[in-house]
Amino acid sequence: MAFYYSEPSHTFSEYLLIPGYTAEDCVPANVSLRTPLTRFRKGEEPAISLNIPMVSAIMQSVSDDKLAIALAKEGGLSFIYGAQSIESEAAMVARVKNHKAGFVVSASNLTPDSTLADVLALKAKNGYSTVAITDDGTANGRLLGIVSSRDYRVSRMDGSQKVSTFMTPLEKLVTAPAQTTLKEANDIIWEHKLNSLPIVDADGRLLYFVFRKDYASHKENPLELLDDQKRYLVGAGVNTRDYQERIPALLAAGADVLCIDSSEGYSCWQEKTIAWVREQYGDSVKIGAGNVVDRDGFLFLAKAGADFVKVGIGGGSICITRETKGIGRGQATALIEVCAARDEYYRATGVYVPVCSDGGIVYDYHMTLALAMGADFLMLGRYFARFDESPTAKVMVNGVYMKEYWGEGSNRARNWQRYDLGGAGKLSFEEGVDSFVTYAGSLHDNVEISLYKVKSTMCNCGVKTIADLQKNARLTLVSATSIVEGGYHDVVLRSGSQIK
Ligand code: RVP
Repeated sequence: MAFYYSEPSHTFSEYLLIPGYTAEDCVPANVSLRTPLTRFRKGEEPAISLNIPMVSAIMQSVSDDKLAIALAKEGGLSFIYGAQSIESEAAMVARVKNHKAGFVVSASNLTPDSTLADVLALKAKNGYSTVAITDDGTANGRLLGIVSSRDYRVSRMDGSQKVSTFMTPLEKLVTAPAQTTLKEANDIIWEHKLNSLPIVDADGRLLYFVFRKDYASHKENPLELLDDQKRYLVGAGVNTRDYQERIPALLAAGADVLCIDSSEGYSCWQEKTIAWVREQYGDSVKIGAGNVVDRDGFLFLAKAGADFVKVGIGGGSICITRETKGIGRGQATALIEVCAARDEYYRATGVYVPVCSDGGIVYDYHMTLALAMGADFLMLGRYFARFDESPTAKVMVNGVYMKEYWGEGSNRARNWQRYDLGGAGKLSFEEGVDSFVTYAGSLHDNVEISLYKVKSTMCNCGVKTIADLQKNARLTLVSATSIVEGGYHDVVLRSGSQIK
């Protein structure tokens, strides 16, 4: 006879936190959200920790290099999507690693033979007003000059005029050598009242620009997630098919951590993939695995050597796995059981394997609940898809700005490696939808507000760290009737009132 769980499985919205005693120093400013990303032994530090408990989903519509840079700036980490060629995934990873905080690889480049019309077309296309003029028109060619909006007047000049006639030539530019630090660059910018400072190597090749505004942003982001060479940390998704080719390429590009991307991770394929990584690289390469929804799945992957384990099947906002296949589990119930297994494994072995709650976060308070239930960090798709930095188009739908967001199991993504079990080599049926999410502005502004809410709730619970929240949180299931009580009720909203 089949096994039946005696309890129904629950989602986040069915739980609430009960406040604890709040001491005087328990204020959001004193809360640390630092959390382990990879496994560690009792008494040791994890090889990688996050400064905020957020990672972005391994999805085409979420995690490219642009989002990865924006999120690392806040203290979190992106896993660049794996459903693309090995070369292009590795190139995205390399772009994040080459983006020295505050040092920007030039995005707008032309040759001296280009025309004013070319400058204007480039500006219209990418919005940048500083164009590097190099011998070959590439970002790392020999620097010959710069064109900024101060160098031309559209009303007085002909579009066919050559760049060489109006650019600010190299001899009139202030430049700095390769080893310049961000602090030194900023001093030069202020001393010479510059908007941008080109960093040039010994052969005169352009390496980066430092922009005045980027230095300010660096100072504003003390939680930036950097490696020992002050480069942003970045993760990358891998699959259980082409890992022997993909993983070396991603590591060569500089990936700091990998994650096996699969809708269901309690499988021999994940075990084989991790075993291969251990054979090739020992413990030096970090790789997470998943997704699972129960104790057995967690213990299997922890024993296989996963550096972290992801939890969640069917709870993603774009996911229809439960409808199409009838598998999955309420995210809260899955998380609570897996986190108990993680603690059991830690007690038995002295090895802590962090747990990631993946999918189904709708409200900011769900983040706090997931952490209280034991998650060490959260993977978010829909949340990040709404921001300027996500890779998808911003479109107007019925008078409202939206961003596109589609599941990896949708026909649009065709990520068959994530779903196919038996070597069919194709997406046999859809497990995800193609959708829109409401555009929400910049990642920085949103993450700041969401995490301020998380910290405030933690203070209500009397804790200042995630570890203490996991230990001390008290949670209660709520009845359907009290869920109604939790929203506004028995009032008539004034027009314009907004519920978030
Ligand atoms: P959400 O944050 O609720 O949008 O969920 C994102 C998660 O959904 C991803 O990290 C992944 O685990 C899952 N996903 C991605 N694509 C699909 C699908 O097409 N079914 N599901």
